[in-house]
Amino acid sequence: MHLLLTLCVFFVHNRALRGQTVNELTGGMLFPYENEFRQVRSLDSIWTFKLDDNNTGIDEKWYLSELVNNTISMPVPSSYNDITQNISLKRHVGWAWYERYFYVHLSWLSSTDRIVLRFQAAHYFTMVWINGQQVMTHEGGHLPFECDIRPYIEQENVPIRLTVAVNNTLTPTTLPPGELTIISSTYRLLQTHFDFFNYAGIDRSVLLYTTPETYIDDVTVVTASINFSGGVATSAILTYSIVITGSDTQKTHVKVDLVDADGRIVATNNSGSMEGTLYVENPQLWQPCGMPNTHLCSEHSYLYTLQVSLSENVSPLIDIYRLPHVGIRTVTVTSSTFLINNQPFYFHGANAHEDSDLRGKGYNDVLLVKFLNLYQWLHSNSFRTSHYPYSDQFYQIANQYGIVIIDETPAVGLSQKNYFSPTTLAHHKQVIGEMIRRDKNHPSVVMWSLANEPSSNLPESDSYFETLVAYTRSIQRSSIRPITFVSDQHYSNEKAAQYFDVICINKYFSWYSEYGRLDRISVTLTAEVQGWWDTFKKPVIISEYGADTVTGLHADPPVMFSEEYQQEFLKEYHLVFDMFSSIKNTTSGFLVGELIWNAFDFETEQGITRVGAKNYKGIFTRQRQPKSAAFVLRKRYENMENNDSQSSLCTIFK
Ligand code: BDP
Repeated sequence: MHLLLTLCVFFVHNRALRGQTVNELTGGMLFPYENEFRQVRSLDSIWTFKLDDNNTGIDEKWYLSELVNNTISMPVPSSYNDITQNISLKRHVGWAWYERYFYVHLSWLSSTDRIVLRFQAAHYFTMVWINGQQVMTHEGGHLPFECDIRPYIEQENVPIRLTVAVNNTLTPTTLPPGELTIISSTYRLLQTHFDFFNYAGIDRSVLLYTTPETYIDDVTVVTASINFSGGVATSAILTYSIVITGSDTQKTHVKVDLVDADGRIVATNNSGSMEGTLYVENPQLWQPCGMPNTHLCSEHSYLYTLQVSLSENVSPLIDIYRLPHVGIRTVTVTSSTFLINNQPFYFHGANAHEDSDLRGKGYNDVLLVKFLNLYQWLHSNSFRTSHYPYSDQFYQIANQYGIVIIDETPAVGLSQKNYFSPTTLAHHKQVIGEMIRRDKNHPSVVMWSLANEPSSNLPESDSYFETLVAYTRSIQRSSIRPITFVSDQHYSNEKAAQYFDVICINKYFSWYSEYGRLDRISVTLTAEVQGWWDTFKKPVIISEYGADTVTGLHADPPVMFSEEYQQEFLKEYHLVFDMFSSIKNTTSGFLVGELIWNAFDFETEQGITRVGAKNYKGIFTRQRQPKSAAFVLRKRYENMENNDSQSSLCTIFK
């Protein structure tokens, strides 16, 4: 009976999703920056919200008129779960409805400009109506979607009703996957295989922006090569490709300028071609922070602006797009090193979640800048967007300060055999495509991570990941970055790692095994790290390690959950890392990074291992205050920044 109900809901759900979808990978969907040809307006505010308790809204066509009865106010952006005192809203599984009215300025209407409605993200399935007409749907919680709504705006001087329905149900073919069981009309149980709360709603900004009717639709820019002489970059070649869309693409001409941080044009290509190169003399490189020969994590990395100008037969101008975060840098891997600009790079930092009190996964500038300040305080140089692509602003700020990112898809919890299905594979490719489309130009993104902790010991995972890696390599074409995924398997059972460039492993010795035995870490971790290297002969990153810690709980000798345990746990791990570090042991080292789990305590589902529905592995509390272990890490990373910078010239200029 339960299974029957589950299937019904699943099919109803999918039926509702038929129609226009903006998951197609057509369109560049460039980040909407404002300029003299393009205007950007935010629709963030307090929206009207209605919980669809019985999931009847789609069938009852709630989108045809204003939402009424039991509506409440809801901030956008924010997850909706923690905003009220209503437990049904906190644990809701299914549809939730949002609505607001807006006007479009007459100057927009009287032009021929496109008027684009863009969601930076909403979790998980989204349907959007303008004045009752469906304009788009999107599957997936962490990437933008948009469409030109001009065709749906019929009259001037009339407020436009924007209705949005968001469904957080996860199924065996969504990413992340999940399984819904309907136990009763008030008990819909969503089982997932990941360790964070399934926050839902419109959790990133909603924007309206304009572009000319014929416009610059996509820009891709890549550092093709850098020439060094005596360790100094003497020249660089960038390649670019541009896509123009609209009714007039035949008559257009493209000019591309590279503008330095002082506003000077340092390279120009006026060939008019959609693909071209830029030659830069004496380039200033984009450098990761806190590494030999680079800069402190509190200082800026060098960024250029790529200015693309579109004109009608050479003049006059009809559109401009300025990509403000162009970094000249290369990324390569050898069997034992990770090189940025030909210098060995060692990832050190704390992974995080987009998670905070009240907002859940809702984007917020205050949290972003606090995140940056804490990263700089720690002297962290990197993080992984565990376990989904983050808000654009994280990448933008990382570009500015030289923080390095491993960009991860939402493929977390692929733990069951049936999840490696052709349908999931197709969706997984789709998500990788959307992530690369959005993030391909960020210099901070140095590697793609295709999944976190899938059951890569299963035979089914072998061809699944072989296909995904081949697909990723094929679509990233010129924007070449190494590819990884994160494994929690034992190296002897691992099926997928053979296809990837870098090995990322999550290890919790003396936490999820051999409880309390700090003395065992040197033995167990050493054997494990060595085993991965011996088996795969690829650079290794410890992509997670950590211990839950209750702030203010003290114990000497240390016991699990105490602040002392977290500190000693880290120190034991660090001793092993130092033995294998590719920076400290330039001849035999192969460990290219350590990323602690987690920067901040974060919300989870309720369960007997999660006190107060929290994962307490943060070195900071959820309110961003340090636990004792934060000072251990800070000292270590500060030393790395200072000592490594001095002992630095272990560069590989060959
Ligand atoms: C790892 C997962 C991470 C969890 C962590 C933990 O990748 O999402 O939160 O374990 O259990 O396996 O703390």
